Amino acid sequence: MTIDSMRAAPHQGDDGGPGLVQLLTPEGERVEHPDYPLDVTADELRGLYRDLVVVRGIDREAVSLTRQGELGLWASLLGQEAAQIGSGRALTGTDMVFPTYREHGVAYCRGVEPIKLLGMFRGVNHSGWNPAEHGFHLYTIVIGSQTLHATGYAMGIQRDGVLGTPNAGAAIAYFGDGATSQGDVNEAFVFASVAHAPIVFFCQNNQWAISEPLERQSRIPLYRRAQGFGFPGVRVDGNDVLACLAVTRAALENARTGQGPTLVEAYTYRMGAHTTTDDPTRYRLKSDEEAWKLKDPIERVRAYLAREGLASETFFRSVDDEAKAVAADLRKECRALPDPPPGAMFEHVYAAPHPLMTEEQEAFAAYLDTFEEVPA
Ligand SMILES: Cc1ncc(C[n+]2csc(CCOP(=O)(O)OP(=O)(O)O)c2C)c(N)n1
Ligand SMILES: [Mg+2]
Repeated sequence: MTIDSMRAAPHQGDDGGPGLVQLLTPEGERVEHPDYPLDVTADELRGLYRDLVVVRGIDREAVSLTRQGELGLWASLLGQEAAQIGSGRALTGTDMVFPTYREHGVAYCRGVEPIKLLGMFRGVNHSGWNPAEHGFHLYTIVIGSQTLHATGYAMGIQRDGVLGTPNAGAAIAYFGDGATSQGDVNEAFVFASVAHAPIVFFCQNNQWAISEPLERQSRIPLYRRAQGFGFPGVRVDGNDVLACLAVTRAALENARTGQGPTLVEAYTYRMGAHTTTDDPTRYRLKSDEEAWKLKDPIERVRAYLAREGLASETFFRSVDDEAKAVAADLRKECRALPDPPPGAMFEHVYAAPHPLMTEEQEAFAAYLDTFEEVPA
C-alpha cells in the first residue's frame, strides 16, 4: 500500500459500504452472512417487531408531550429503533449498559419504565431508576464520558475472575458518531484494548452530531478505527434488527469469554431532530431523509413477516393498538407526575451525609424560608 492510496477518501455512501453486515434487506428479504448465522423463531421475530413499534410509539408520545410543554426536552430515537432493540435484546441479565441520553429502546429492553425516562426530561427526577437493578446505568449527557466508566466497570468484571464462567457479564457502552472524536472515547479504547477488557463499544452512527456531519468526524469508516487500537471493529446495518442482534450477541459473547473488546458501528440515520430544541432543516437535505425513509427499520420486519406468512393483519393491528395504549398511559402518568419539593435536589448526590452538602442544604432551606406562604 502506498501513501497516496492510503490517503484516498473513505467510501461512505449511504449504503454503508462493502463491510456492512446485513441479515434483512430494506425490502424485507432475509439474507445470510457467513460470520453471523442467526436462528430466530417466528415468535421471536414477532416479539422484535412489537418492541420496535412500541418503542417508536413511546418516543413519538414523548416528542408530543414536549411540544405541549409537559417535558423540557426530548432526544428522539426515531430511525434508530433497530440498533437499540437488536443490541438491547442481545443483552443478558449480568451485562451492564452505559448509555447516552438517546437509548430509550435499550432502557425499554432492560425493564426501565418509560415514565422514569420522561420524569428526567420533565425535570422531576435525577434519572429515576436504580442502575444495579436494571443493569442499565444512568443517562449520560457529557459526550463520551460513559465509555471510560464502562471500561473501568469491565476491568472490574475481569478482576472478579468470572470471565468464561456462566456468571460472566460484559459491559456495553453506547455512544454516537460525534462522540468518537472525544478524548474520553479514545482513552477508553486504549485502556480496554491493553487490559483486554470485557466490553462492547456500540456506536450508533446516525450520520450527525447535532449539525456536524460524519465527514467532520472521520476520514475513514468509524469501525476501522478499532484496528488501530488493537481490537476488532465491525459495521452492521443499524436499521436491521436481526443483524444488530446477531453482531452484538457475538461481540458480548467474545467479551464474556475473555476475548476482549469489540467496536460495533451501527450504521443508521437520525430521522428526527437532534433534540426537540433543534431544527435539522437548517443544515441537511430533505432528499437524504427521503432516501433513509426507504430503509425504515420497522417496515422491513413487517414486510418480511407478511411475505413469509409469519404474521397476520390482526397481529399488526393488535401491535399498533398496544403501542397506542402504552402511549396513552404514558401521557396520563406524565401529567400526573408530582413536582418534587425544592430540597429534593440534594438527595442522592452522595450515599452518606456530606458536610458541604449539609451546609448548602441548610442555606437553601433558610433562603426558602424568606418567602411568604402564598395561600392556595
Ligand atoms: C463533552 C460535551 N461536549 C459537547 C456537548 C454538547 N453536545 C450534546 S449532544 C452533542 C452531539 C453528539 O453527537 P453524537 O455523538 O453523534 O450523538 P447523537 O446525539 O447523534 O446520538 C454535543 C456536541 C456535550 N453534551 N458534552
Ligand atoms: Mg450522531
